[in-house]
Amino acid sequence: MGGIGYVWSVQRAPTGNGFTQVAAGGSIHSLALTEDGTIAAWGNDWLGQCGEAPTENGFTQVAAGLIHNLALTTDGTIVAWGCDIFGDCNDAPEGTGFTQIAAGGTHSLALTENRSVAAWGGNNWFGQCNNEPTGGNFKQVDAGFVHSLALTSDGTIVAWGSDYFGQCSSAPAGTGFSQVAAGLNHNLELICTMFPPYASITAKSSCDEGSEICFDASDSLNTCDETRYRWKFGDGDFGSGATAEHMYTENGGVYVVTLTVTNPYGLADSETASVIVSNVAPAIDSLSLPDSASTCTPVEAWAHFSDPGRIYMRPHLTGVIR
Ligand SMILES: [Ca+2]
Repeated sequence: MGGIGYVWSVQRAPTGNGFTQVAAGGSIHSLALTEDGTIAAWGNDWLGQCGEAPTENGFTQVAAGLIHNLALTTDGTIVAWGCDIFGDCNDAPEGTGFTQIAAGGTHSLALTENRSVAAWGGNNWFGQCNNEPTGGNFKQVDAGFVHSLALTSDGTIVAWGSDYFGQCSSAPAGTGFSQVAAGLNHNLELICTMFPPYASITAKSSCDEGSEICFDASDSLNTCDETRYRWKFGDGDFGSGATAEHMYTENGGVYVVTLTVTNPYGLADSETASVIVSNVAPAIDSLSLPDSASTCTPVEAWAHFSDPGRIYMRPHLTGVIR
């Protein structure tokens, strides 16, 4: 949200580090969230948009509107403060389980636990509150000055409210968008279908047979939503996840590991790495021999071996003492 307003009283921006989120409001005020979930508010405070900020910790998200603000607690409860002329604050839905908040001109949006859109505050004849889409397949919302945006799970943009500047009817069609941002009278969308992921493997290049080796894909890049990791270890086994552990159980060898990183829009990238696996010699765990034997008479002995790789041994021995 962006805009201007009168400067009534001004507090300076906080110093230090450890902030996890910032939000710029529309009346020369700003919010920030610290690591422990404490809210810092500074700038214009003529309607309490700074001075009335809650002082507890444990908040997980903040949103700054024109002259009101929202915050989300760890259990998904919405807290609102600042101007309440249009019910910006007092009409905020009660209950828990909300997953995302967005503050606009005089209205606000939230995503519920079941991924539907909740809207409250000023309608201003444009319906930015009471024309919200129904259903439960949304993954993000954002509120402009007098218009609203929502993104469905397949990346389709839904826009409602004022269309005076085409901020709704000009929204691009199609799927594959990963994020929407509503400004005063314009929008931005991030087009995921144009940005494929980048796969990167970090791992040791050698290991012993029978010992775990860790493969790490955290240097891979994906700007678009969820990242899927698929590992092919080169010995017929597969894995998943940003990190994967694997044990090679043959008696040594050279294996080509393939990592494939995929985003939800079907774009993928792969990288390969070679791993040299050393053969570890077998060890005799126990040997069973007869207590006594006569010369020139066959005796039997049993041996138990262990080897971290596949074992090729004949533990049953026969022989003659001479
Ligand atoms: Ca071996």
